[in-house]
Amino acid sequence: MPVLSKSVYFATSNKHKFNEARDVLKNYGIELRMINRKVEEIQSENLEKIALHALKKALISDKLPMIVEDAGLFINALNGFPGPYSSYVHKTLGIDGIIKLMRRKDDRDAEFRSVVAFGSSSVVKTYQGVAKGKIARKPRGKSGFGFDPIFIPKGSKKTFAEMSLEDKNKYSHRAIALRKFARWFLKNP
Ligand code: ITT
Repeated sequence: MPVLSKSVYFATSNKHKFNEARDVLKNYGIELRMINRKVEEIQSENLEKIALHALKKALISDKLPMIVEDAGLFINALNGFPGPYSSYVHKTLGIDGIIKLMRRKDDRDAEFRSVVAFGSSSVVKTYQGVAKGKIARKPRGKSGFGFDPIFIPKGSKKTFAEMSLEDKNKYSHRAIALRKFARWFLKNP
């Protein structure tokens, strides 16, 4: 178990996202503390803009340094839908709705994208991560959250929802963005 020498707050309302992020950062000796807050999101085509806006809102607090993260599922055959609208689409159409939209599609390519935005009293930075993969024909697995049961990352036969948290972190968009952040954070006091 590495000694956790630095810490950072994560403003999110999503406990799954927090648990995944904590697992990645602990391997760098970085302790993650959750601020359970739904940060106001703007509607935009651009995940980085959404993340930076959320960071600006979240920084009106004395909990520094802080990260926020915005993610989405981009499906090739649906021209990138649901993308930045993933949260809303998950609540409304749900996984079954996506499966229906994809029923006659042979192109199953999709990717998850993540943008982590970091802010301290002096610096704002963003880090991006992409996980390429395919949309499953049927939902599989019970772990994780959101669209995990229908996303099969490249290099695996399992959906994210059939993996342990540690295995998901070997492939995930969020873990890729967070590792980039962690490498920078450790070098910059
Ligand atoms: P915040 O409070 O951090 O904003 P959120 O759940 O609203 O939490 P996002 O806006 O970043 O988070 O995520 C948009 C949606 O995209 C999310 O609700 C899921 O449906 C989906 N999603 C994002 N990352 C995912 C992942 O790793 N696995 C499965 N679905 C994911």
